[in-house]
Amino acid sequence: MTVQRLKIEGMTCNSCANRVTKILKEIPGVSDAKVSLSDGMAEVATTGAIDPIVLTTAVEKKGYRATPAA
Ligand SMILES: [Cu+2]
Repeated sequence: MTVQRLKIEGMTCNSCANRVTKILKEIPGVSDAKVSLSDGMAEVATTGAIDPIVLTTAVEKKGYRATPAA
């Protein structure tokens, strides 16, 4: 299992955070996702190696900004 961190911009309330969590969890290969509204960060657990672009693109399609974070 691998964990990737993403910076998420554009979330303004808990339903945004829940939406982003759902978007990430629906991506094939993602086993878990935790999104923090206050930090503007997401932690994504994957079963194998997933290109971060796959994660950020899925989030951006729904109107949020996502960038890989260290
Ligand atoms: Cu919201």
